[in-house]
Amino acid sequence: MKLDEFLRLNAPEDLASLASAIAKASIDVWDSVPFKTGLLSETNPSGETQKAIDVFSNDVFVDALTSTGLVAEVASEEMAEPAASKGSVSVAMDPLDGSSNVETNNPIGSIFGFYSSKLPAPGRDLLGALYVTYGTMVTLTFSFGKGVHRFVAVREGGSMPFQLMGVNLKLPEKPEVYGFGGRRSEWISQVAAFWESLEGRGLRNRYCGTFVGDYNQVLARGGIFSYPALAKNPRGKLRVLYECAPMAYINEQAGGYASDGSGNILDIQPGGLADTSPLYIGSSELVHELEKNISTA
Ligand code: AFP
Repeated sequence: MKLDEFLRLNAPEDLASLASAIAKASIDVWDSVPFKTGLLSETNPSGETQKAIDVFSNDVFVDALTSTGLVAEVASEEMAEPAASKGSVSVAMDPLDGSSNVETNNPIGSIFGFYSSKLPAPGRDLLGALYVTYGTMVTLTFSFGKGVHRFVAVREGGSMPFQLMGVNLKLPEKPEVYGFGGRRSEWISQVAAFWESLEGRGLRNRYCGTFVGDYNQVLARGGIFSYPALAKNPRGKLRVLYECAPMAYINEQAGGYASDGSGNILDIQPGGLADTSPLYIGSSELVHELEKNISTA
């Protein structure tokens, strides 16, 4: 089944149009990766150097979303202020997750959260979420509150439409993989101790350095991904609005749980657009156990 047909039957009309616009734009982004790898001298609002592909993908997705006439605003990890428009859905996005992986040809991705209220808003206000993987395949994984579904881009003549790959994806019961970001020496001690215990339970360490890629294998194999609290930076690295909450929403729809170490990621009310949070996400039992270790220490 093609993406637009599936969305027509399974998603609210406005969200279906937004997902369809993102699908088309994602192919433009993917096609452009080899041509956009030079560094620009600009920095993004968090002070990181932006690469041409970051700026390009940001602009492609902002145009695609605002031209639907359905979004009130688009906030992006790459923009200091949201782009205003005239619809009702607020979109928060990380247009290019894992850009430091471009040169090495590891997976990269894009993350989108569709919020019912003005940003910054808590994950509880999400109407749906979607992520794109540009890896061995270009896939769209999304939920609009009724399960997690996946489509894959396949070449058909001059275009690359998305075909159904899987419906109602669920985390497998037996967890197999784990991936933790940052340096071990900088993690809080409860995270380091938990990480140490995982191999003994039969899990394998699999880490590529792109949240979307690392989470995607947790969804397929079961397990846990984390960018944890650091001893010197208790709020971690990943952005609540652009990264943590949309992925937590999808993960919850797949039967998992996502925590900031004290409670559900979806309950965080970010004070600012770029607020960060520690993130522990994946199989429910593992994440609850780590949350308990952290919050009772
Ligand atoms: P880049 O977009 O700068 O490559 O960062 C990717 C990211 O935000 C997220 O996708 C990863 O999970 C995390 O950083 C990896 O960080 P470490 O390199 O510190 O493990």
